[in-house]
Amino acid sequence: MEELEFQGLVRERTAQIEEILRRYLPKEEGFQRTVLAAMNYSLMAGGKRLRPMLMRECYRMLGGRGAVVEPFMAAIEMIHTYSLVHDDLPAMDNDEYRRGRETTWKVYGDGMGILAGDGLLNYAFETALSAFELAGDSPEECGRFVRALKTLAGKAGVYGMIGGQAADIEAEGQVEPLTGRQLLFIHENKTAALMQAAMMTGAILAGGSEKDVAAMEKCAYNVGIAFQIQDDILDVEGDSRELGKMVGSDARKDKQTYVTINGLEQSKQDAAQLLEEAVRILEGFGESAFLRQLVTNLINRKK
Ligand code: GRG
Repeated sequence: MEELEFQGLVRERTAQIEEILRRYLPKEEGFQRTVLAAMNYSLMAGGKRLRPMLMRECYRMLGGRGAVVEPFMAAIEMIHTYSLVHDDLPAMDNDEYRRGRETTWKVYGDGMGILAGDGLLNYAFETALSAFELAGDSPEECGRFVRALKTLAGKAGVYGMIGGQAADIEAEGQVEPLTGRQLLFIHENKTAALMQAAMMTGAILAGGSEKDVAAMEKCAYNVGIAFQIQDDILDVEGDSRELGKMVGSDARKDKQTYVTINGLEQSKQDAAQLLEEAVRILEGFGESAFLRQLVTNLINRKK
């Protein structure tokens, strides 16, 4: 697919996701309207909408049609957004800007920032559960929803993203060098787990087999790890103007990364190999040109 055509499709599909998100936004009313406003402020702040896009593409690649995937697409973006809202808090990264605007806690205060994150996490499951209202009486379809919900909850939880973030926070204060296993655990859980949830949920909702879902889990693992390796590479040799942020911040903070542990050349080779394997998995599913280009661009990105 030509890059121009691909970029046009990305814009079109991102706009469709924004439309779905708007449909599922909670109404800003009642005595709790401030926390609802803070939730919506965070959710509609932009971003690549990568996880719902991955979910929808996998759903369609496996033959899924119809709207049942939509509440799950909204739900995963709510979970992703809550993780960013909490990550930006003074008690975590203490960031004042994200996606070119002030972070949620900076606008609404710490307490409301915490609650907006909590609200988004819970509302994600309230939203995903609304899929049952679309399902009709099919026990088979309801079974898929339960499996999708279990996957989403597990990958976002303490054995997934939250576990990865906890290990990352502890590693920051660690005096002895990080081991390769420790770093992979962090990347696998903090970053890859939610991508796995997206791709696996898409496959489950489309009625994919155990084998299909396992293939998506492996593919998204590769994408997530390679995405993080590329992040570390860009911090060493990226162009600060293109990136829109300073390079070398990891080195200045003495942060141990995939590149400091494995070296630049090995890191590039590993990212390329992970990508190659992810693309091969997708090719096994037949028509997947858009999805293949999406993951390839994500990993070869310059910013
Ligand atoms: C607070 C439980 C909890 C987890 C926080 C999201 C996160 C975990 C930390 C932020 C730092 C970071 C780089 C995490 C890796 C995950 C990741 C790549 C987040 C950014 O995702 P993008 O690039 O963001 O999809 P946009 O803004 O495009 O949605």
